[in-house]
Amino acid sequence: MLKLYGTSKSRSARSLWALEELGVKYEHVPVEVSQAKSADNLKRNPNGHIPVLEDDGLTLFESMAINLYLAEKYGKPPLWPSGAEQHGKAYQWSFWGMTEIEPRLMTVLVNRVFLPPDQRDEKAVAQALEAIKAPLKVLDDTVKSHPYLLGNDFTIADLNVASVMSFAMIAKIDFSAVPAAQAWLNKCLGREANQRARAQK
Ligand SMILES: N[C@@H](CCC(=O)N[C@@H](CS)C(=O)NCC(=O)O)C(=O)O
Repeated sequence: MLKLYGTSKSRSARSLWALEELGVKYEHVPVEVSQAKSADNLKRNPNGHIPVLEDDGLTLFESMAINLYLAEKYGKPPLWPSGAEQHGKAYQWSFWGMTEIEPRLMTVLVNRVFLPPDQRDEKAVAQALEAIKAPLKVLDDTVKSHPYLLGNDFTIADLNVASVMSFAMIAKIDFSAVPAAQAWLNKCLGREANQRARAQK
Protein backbone atom coordinates (compact mmCIF):
# COMPACT_ATOMS: atom_id res chain seq x y z
CA MET A 1 0.00 0.00 0.00
CA LEU A 2 1.25 3.50 -0.82
CA LYS A 3 2.36 5.44 2.27
CA LEU A 4 3.10 9.17 2.34
CA TYR A 5 4.99 10.58 5.31
CA GLY A 6 4.71 14.31 6.00
CA THR A 7 2.27 16.95 7.14
CA SER A 8 0.17 18.91 4.64
CA LYS A 9 1.60 22.06 6.29
CA SER A 10 4.86 21.44 4.40
CA ARG A 11 6.14 20.48 0.95
CA SER A 12 4.40 17.15 1.56
CA ALA A 13 1.18 18.91 0.44
CA ARG A 14 2.54 18.58 -3.11
CA SER A 15 2.57 14.82 -2.97
CA LEU A 16 -0.75 14.60 -1.13
CA TRP A 17 -2.21 16.67 -3.95
CA ALA A 18 -0.75 14.30 -6.55
CA LEU A 19 -2.14 11.27 -4.69
CA GLU A 20 -5.57 12.92 -4.50
CA GLU A 21 -5.56 13.79 -8.22
CA LEU A 22 -4.62 10.21 -9.05
CA GLY A 23 -7.41 8.81 -6.89
CA VAL A 24 -5.24 5.97 -5.62
CA LYS A 25 -5.59 4.37 -2.21
CA TYR A 26 -2.87 5.48 0.19
CA GLU A 27 -2.06 5.87 3.84
CA HIS A 28 -1.07 9.31 5.08
CA VAL A 29 1.32 9.41 8.05
CA PRO A 30 1.34 13.09 9.10
CA VAL A 31 4.99 13.45 10.21
CA GLU A 32 5.46 17.03 11.41
CA VAL A 33 8.31 19.24 10.16
CA SER A 34 9.76 19.11 13.70
CA GLN A 35 9.90 15.29 13.41
CA ALA A 36 11.70 15.23 10.06
CA LYS A 37 15.02 14.50 11.77
CA SER A 38 13.66 11.85 14.11
CA ALA A 39 15.43 8.48 14.06
CA ASP A 40 12.47 6.90 12.29
CA ASN A 41 12.34 9.52 9.56
CA LEU A 42 16.12 9.54 9.08
CA LYS A 43 15.84 5.83 8.30
CA ARG A 44 13.39 6.67 5.52
CA ASN A 45 15.22 9.78 4.31
CA PRO A 46 18.84 10.28 5.43
CA ASN A 47 18.46 13.99 4.57
CA GLY A 48 15.99 14.33 7.42
CA HIS A 49 13.24 15.90 5.32
CA ILE A 50 9.63 15.27 4.44
CA PRO A 51 7.85 14.18 2.26
CA VAL A 52 8.82 10.53 1.89
CA LEU A 53 6.90 7.97 -0.15
CA GLU A 54 6.90 4.22 0.32
CA ASP A 55 5.49 2.01 -2.39
CA ASP A 56 5.82 -1.74 -2.38
CA GLY A 57 9.41 -1.85 -1.07
CA LEU A 58 10.53 1.37 -2.77
CA THR A 59 11.36 4.42 -0.63
CA LEU A 60 11.55 7.82 -2.36
CA PHE A 61 12.38 11.33 -1.17
CA GLU A 62 12.21 14.69 -3.03
CA SER A 63 8.68 15.94 -3.65
CA MET A 64 9.07 16.44 -7.41
CA ALA A 65 10.59 12.98 -7.89
CA ILE A 66 7.77 11.47 -5.84
CA ASN A 67 5.15 13.26 -7.93
CA LEU A 68 6.69 12.36 -11.28
CA TYR A 69 7.03 8.74 -10.15
CA LEU A 70 3.42 8.60 -8.94
CA ALA A 71 2.15 10.18 -12.16
CA GLU A 72 4.14 7.80 -14.35
CA LYS A 73 3.18 4.70 -12.38
CA TYR A 74 -0.44 5.42 -11.53
CA GLY A 75 -1.52 8.23 -13.86
CA LYS A 76 -3.03 8.32 -17.28
CA PRO A 77 -3.55 11.13 -19.79
CA PRO A 78 -4.08 13.98 -19.38
CA LEU A 79 -2.54 14.10 -15.86
CA TRP A 80 0.44 12.00 -17.05
CA PRO A 81 0.54 12.74 -20.77
CA SER A 82 1.68 10.27 -23.43
CA GLY A 83 5.09 10.10 -25.09
CA ALA A 84 8.68 11.02 -24.28
CA GLU A 85 8.24 14.56 -25.64
CA GLN A 86 5.42 15.38 -23.24
CA HIS A 87 7.27 13.67 -20.41
CA GLY A 88 10.27 15.85 -21.21
CA LYS A 89 8.03 18.91 -20.89
CA ALA A 90 6.71 17.65 -17.53
CA TYR A 91 10.30 17.24 -16.27
CA GLN A 92 11.27 20.62 -17.70
CA TRP A 93 8.55 22.51 -15.84
CA SER A 94 9.03 20.55 -12.62
CA PHE A 95 12.79 21.27 -12.54
CA TRP A 96 12.10 24.85 -13.56
CA GLY A 97 9.78 25.26 -10.57
CA MET A 98 12.41 23.87 -8.22
CA THR A 99 15.35 25.86 -9.58
CA GLU A 100 13.97 29.13 -10.99
CA ILE A 101 11.07 29.70 -8.60
CA GLU A 102 11.38 27.86 -5.28
CA PRO A 103 14.66 29.36 -3.93
CA ARG A 104 13.44 32.93 -4.58
CA LEU A 105 10.03 32.31 -3.04
CA MET A 106 11.65 30.66 -0.01
CA THR A 107 13.84 33.72 0.54
CA VAL A 108 10.75 35.94 0.55
CA LEU A 109 8.76 33.56 2.71
CA VAL A 110 11.51 33.11 5.29
CA ASN A 111 12.14 36.84 5.56
CA ARG A 112 8.51 37.91 5.53
CA VAL A 113 6.89 35.17 7.60
CA PHE A 114 9.15 32.59 9.26
CA LEU A 115 11.94 34.64 10.86
CA PRO A 116 11.32 36.85 13.89
CA PRO A 117 10.96 40.50 12.71
CA ASP A 118 14.37 41.57 14.07
CA GLN A 119 16.15 38.90 11.98
CA ARG A 120 14.43 39.59 8.66
CA ASP A 121 16.51 40.77 5.70
CA GLU A 122 14.61 43.24 3.53
CA LYS A 123 17.51 43.49 1.06
CA ALA A 124 17.36 39.73 0.43
CA VAL A 125 13.59 40.02 -0.13
CA ALA A 126 14.06 42.84 -2.63
CA GLN A 127 16.75 40.87 -4.52
CA ALA A 128 14.61 37.73 -4.64
CA LEU A 129 11.57 39.69 -5.87
CA GLU A 130 13.72 41.24 -8.60
CA ALA A 131 15.20 37.87 -9.60
CA ILE A 132 11.82 36.17 -9.83
CA LYS A 133 10.41 38.70 -12.30
CA ALA A 134 11.95 37.05 -15.37
CA PRO A 135 10.78 33.48 -14.66
CA LEU A 136 7.32 34.78 -13.73
CA LYS A 137 7.15 36.51 -17.10
CA VAL A 138 8.05 33.18 -18.76
CA LEU A 139 5.17 31.54 -16.90
CA ASP A 140 2.79 34.39 -17.72
CA ASP A 141 3.61 34.24 -21.45
CA THR A 142 3.19 30.45 -21.46
CA VAL A 143 -0.27 30.42 -19.90
CA LYS A 144 -1.34 33.37 -22.05
CA SER A 145 -0.96 31.23 -25.14
CA HIS A 146 -2.69 28.10 -23.77
CA PRO A 147 -4.64 27.38 -20.57
CA TYR A 148 -2.11 25.00 -18.99
CA LEU A 149 1.66 24.54 -19.20
CA LEU A 150 1.60 21.71 -21.73
CA GLY A 151 -1.49 22.82 -23.65
CA ASN A 152 -5.20 22.48 -23.05
CA ASP A 153 -5.17 20.11 -20.07
CA PHE A 154 -4.09 20.16 -16.44
CA THR A 155 -1.08 17.83 -16.08
CA ILE A 156 1.46 16.86 -13.44
CA ALA A 157 3.57 19.78 -14.71
CA ASP A 158 0.88 22.25 -13.60
CA LEU A 159 0.49 20.47 -10.27
CA ASN A 160 4.23 20.56 -9.58
CA VAL A 161 4.74 24.20 -10.54
CA ALA A 162 1.55 25.43 -8.85
CA SER A 163 2.42 23.59 -5.65
CA VAL A 164 5.83 25.29 -5.58
CA MET A 165 4.15 28.62 -6.33
CA SER A 166 1.68 28.20 -3.49
CA PHE A 167 4.48 29.60 -1.27
CA ALA A 168 3.83 32.90 -3.04
CA MET A 169 0.34 33.10 -1.57
CA ILE A 170 1.70 32.74 1.98
CA ALA A 171 4.49 35.21 1.24
CA LYS A 172 1.86 37.66 -0.11
CA ILE A 173 3.70 38.26 -3.38
CA ASP A 174 2.09 40.76 -5.72
CA PHE A 175 1.27 39.12 -9.07
CA SER A 176 -0.44 42.12 -10.66
CA ALA A 177 2.33 42.36 -13.29
CA VAL A 178 1.64 38.76 -14.40
CA PRO A 179 -2.17 38.40 -14.43
CA ALA A 180 -2.26 35.29 -16.62
CA ALA A 181 0.10 33.50 -14.25
CA GLN A 182 -2.03 34.60 -11.30
CA ALA A 183 -5.25 33.32 -12.95
CA TRP A 184 -3.56 30.01 -13.85
CA LEU A 185 -2.28 29.63 -10.26
CA ASN A 186 -5.72 30.32 -8.75
CA LYS A 187 -7.30 27.82 -11.15
CA CYS A 188 -4.77 25.10 -10.26
CA LEU A 189 -4.79 25.66 -6.49
CA GLY A 190 -8.59 25.74 -6.50
CA ARG A 191 -8.86 22.15 -7.68
CA GLU A 192 -10.80 19.87 -5.35
CA ALA A 193 -7.93 17.41 -5.05
CA ASN A 194 -5.69 20.19 -3.74
CA GLN A 195 -8.36 21.30 -1.26
CA ARG A 196 -8.62 17.71 0.00
CA ALA A 197 -4.83 17.47 0.32
CA ARG A 198 -4.58 20.76 2.22
CA ALA A 199 -7.41 19.78 4.58
CA GLN A 200 -5.38 16.86 5.89
CA LYS A 201 -3.18 17.01 8.99
N1 LIG B 1 13.77 19.38 -1.87
C1 LIG B 1 13.03 18.68 -0.85
C2 LIG B 1 12.90 19.59 0.36
C3 LIG B 1 12.23 18.89 1.53
C4 LIG B 1 12.21 19.78 2.75
O1 LIG B 1 13.11 20.62 2.99
N2 LIG B 1 11.16 19.60 3.58
C5 LIG B 1 11.03 20.38 4.79
C6 LIG B 1 9.55 20.62 5.10
S1 LIG B 1 8.80 21.66 3.91
C7 LIG B 1 11.61 19.63 5.97
O2 LIG B 1 11.56 18.42 5.98
N3 LIG B 1 12.12 20.35 6.96
C8 LIG B 1 12.54 19.78 8.20
C9 LIG B 1 14.03 19.77 8.39
O3 LIG B 1 14.78 20.06 7.45
O4 LIG B 1 14.45 19.46 9.51
C10 LIG B 1 11.66 18.26 -1.39
O5 LIG B 1 11.13 18.98 -2.25
O6 LIG B 1 11.13 17.23 -0.99
